[in-house]
Amino acid sequence: MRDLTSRPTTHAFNLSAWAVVVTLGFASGDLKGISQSLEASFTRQPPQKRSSQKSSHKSNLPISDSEPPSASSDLPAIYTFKVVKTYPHDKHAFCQGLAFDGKTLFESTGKYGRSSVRRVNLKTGKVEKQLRLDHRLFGEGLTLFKGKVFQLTWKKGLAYVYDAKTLKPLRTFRYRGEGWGLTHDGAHLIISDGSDKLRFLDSDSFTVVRSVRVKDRGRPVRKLNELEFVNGQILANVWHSNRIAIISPKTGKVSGWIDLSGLLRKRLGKEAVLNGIAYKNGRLFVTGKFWPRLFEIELIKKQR
Ligand SMILES: [Ca+2]
Repeated sequence: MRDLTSRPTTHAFNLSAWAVVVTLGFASGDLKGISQSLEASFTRQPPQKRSSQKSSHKSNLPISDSEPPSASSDLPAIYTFKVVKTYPHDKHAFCQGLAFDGKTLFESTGKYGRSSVRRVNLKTGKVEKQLRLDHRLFGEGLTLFKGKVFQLTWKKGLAYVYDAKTLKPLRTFRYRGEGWGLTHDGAHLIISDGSDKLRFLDSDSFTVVRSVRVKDRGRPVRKLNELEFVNGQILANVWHSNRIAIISPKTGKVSGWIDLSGLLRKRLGKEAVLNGIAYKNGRLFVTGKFWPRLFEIELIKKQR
């Protein structure tokens, strides 16, 4: 089989292989301030309360970037959840990456022949615009950064950069190893590859600037998948589990676990697992592969 990705003389985007499937009017999304604001909260607040938080720069976050002070904090915090609202999600979408710009969702879907990058209406779940990937590519992690959408693929070491408003492909870049999850910390792209390692990449040159190994009480946490940078911490789905790890980007230490068991009550196939975290302006969304629902949730810290 010909491998388009190994032929540098091929047109960079293989545009002939892309099909614009649906194009509807695009209300210009608010892509300013994509880096997550520390004062935002997971806990959904009435508008006046949220604005007062912004002005005072105070927060009642269950998750923050401050390191726990005491030795007993080696025990990770446990969070359960409360569903704030349920939205429709394309049950044919093998969700591999999810991001939210404050109005609209962006999603990467996987599977060979079914992979895409798409802009999705939050309320209706309707795909507003999408590009299909070449059938030899398997879509993976996705993030919004500097007005662009970045999308990984699984095994080809090839990533795409699109204009966030138009989904027009802008460029490609390469990285070593497999691509699983993708997010950014406001400075660097962060990639997971299914192991316990997270790599930090320069968002222009795509060179690896550093990496961390993720550990919970000294033990490696592997199978890190979809990512989201939230209030100075990295959230990571653990593949084939209902858990999301809360990870210090500095040390790789797991400071907490979010247990989403029971979120999707409907039983689906073996691979229809939790995968997809998006956060912006205090709103946290999660979904999964082939899940018919997307959930906006709040976190509840469990008392020990
Ligand atoms: Ca994400």
